[in-house]
Amino acid sequence: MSEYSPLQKARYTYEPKLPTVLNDEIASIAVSLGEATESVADQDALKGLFPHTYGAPIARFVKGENANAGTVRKLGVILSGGQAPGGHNVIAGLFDALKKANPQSVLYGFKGGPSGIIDDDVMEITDEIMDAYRNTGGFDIIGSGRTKLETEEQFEKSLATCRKHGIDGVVVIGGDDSNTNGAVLAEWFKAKNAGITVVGCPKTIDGDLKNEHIETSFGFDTATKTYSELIGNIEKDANSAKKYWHFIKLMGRSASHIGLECALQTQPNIAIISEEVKEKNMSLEDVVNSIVDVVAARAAKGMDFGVALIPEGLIEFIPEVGALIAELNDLLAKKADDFAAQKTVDDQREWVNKELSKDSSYVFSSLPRGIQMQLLDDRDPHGNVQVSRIETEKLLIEVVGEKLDSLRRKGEYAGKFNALAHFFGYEGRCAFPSNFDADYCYGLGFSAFLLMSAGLTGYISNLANLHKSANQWVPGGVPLTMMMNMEQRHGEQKPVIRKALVELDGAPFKAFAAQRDKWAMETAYTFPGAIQYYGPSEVCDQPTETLKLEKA
Ligand code: FBP
Repeated sequence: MSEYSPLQKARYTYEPKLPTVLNDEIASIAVSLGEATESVADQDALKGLFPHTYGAPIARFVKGENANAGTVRKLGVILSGGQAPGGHNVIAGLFDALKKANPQSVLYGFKGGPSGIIDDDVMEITDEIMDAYRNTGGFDIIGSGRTKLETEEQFEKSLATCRKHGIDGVVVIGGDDSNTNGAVLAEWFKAKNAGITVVGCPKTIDGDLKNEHIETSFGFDTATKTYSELIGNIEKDANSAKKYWHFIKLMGRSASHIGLECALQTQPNIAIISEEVKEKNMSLEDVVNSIVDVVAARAAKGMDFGVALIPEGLIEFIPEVGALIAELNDLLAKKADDFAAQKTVDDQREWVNKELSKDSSYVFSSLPRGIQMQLLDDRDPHGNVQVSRIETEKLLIEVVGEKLDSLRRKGEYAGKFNALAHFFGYEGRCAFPSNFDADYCYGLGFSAFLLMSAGLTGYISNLANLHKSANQWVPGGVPLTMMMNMEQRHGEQKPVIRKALVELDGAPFKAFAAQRDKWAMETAYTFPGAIQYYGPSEVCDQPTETLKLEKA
């Protein structure tokens, strides 16, 4: 039996489509630079913090002479944070451009995420290794990690690693936090005259690293298509058996882009959008009531089944729970030793309840014990609660069930509420990248090389026009400082890339809001099916609904 599946073998030989300009010889691709740029906010503070890299111009690749193309280079690459389909292709695009420019050049991988550059855990990426990972999902070629690369000591160690291997450029493949750290590292290297450039690539299935220039982060396309296939399967099942309500929590730490895109693809009966909950200042009770209304209305028409999509980050967007979580984050950071000294789980709950403000203590006490414990779980390296571990879908099922029981007692509900909980996250993060992600990522890696070969640093690789076919995409780079503002982190003002939440006046949300009442009652499920890798272009090369609507 072959070691690889037929699809895996076929995918190894898939040739990603590049924008036309990138198909030329590297020596014939020049960089065209625009005007100086400004950050999205807090210009003075950011100018002060990034004196060497602030305000750089936007870069575009055009036909022309690239005098430094053939220089022998040694580059290093980091995969940072949660897996996203297409990461291997970013590395493949970088590798191929580097070798095409000069076969003597070398690409190193820093193993296990940012800790690889700090701890000198490095491997050379050879042809053989690269070929075994082309167009595949996962980050297993070099591994990923969530170490925050931000202290002076870590920068010194990173410099020592680069010097030891002769590395003159570092590519950081990551989300908003990792690219923020990349920007700080770029500035630090430049201030030290280290001669090492740093370029980022926009990664995250969450879709929240986007703005005027970054039209989408890679991985979002594949992950939402994978989840939508599964949701479509569940919708078929729900509509066949007609006896269950399915509550499906969808990954996406903070923003609801994944939930919104999946709703547009599958037309469920309910899809909660966290940003709307916050905007309307909805309490947990309001959210529950909005679900109960749909369940009861469907029951009144004899439909005791349905599908509800719940975004992973919802809990933090419900104002009273968000305030509780913010207090807990602070408390557990500032009094970590006191918390650790509590011997039992009940001691921990009691201690926390005493330390919290009156309002937050009330909210904490009103939550089921299981949720309380999940809220006290370890924080991530950025000090945030790990929302993927909080079983919001189960919390909602429990509270909706209680509310329906009380309506039943009053004679206002006569249906049956049998609900099942699902959580889709890890099912999609390492899927084979869709053609879109395979092409997009390859182009991002390729462009990252071109930015470095032009000596640019503190940039993020980008491709524009993504709703068009790949040959019409416009490749280039955007200075990272342009996407930054100052935000409060761990009690201090810090420079960070602004996270993109779902815009309630944006076309994707408006398209959803215009149809959700109909979807609630009409069982208008759509079944997107599996991602197609081979076949007609209108089936295999479609971008997300979000991109199509935003670009319409
Ligand atoms: P990134 O922002 O690092 O891309 O992470 C995305 C994500 O998949 C979130 O949707 C999720 O909350 C988180 O990672 C889970 O991370 P982990 O598996 O490390 O707990």
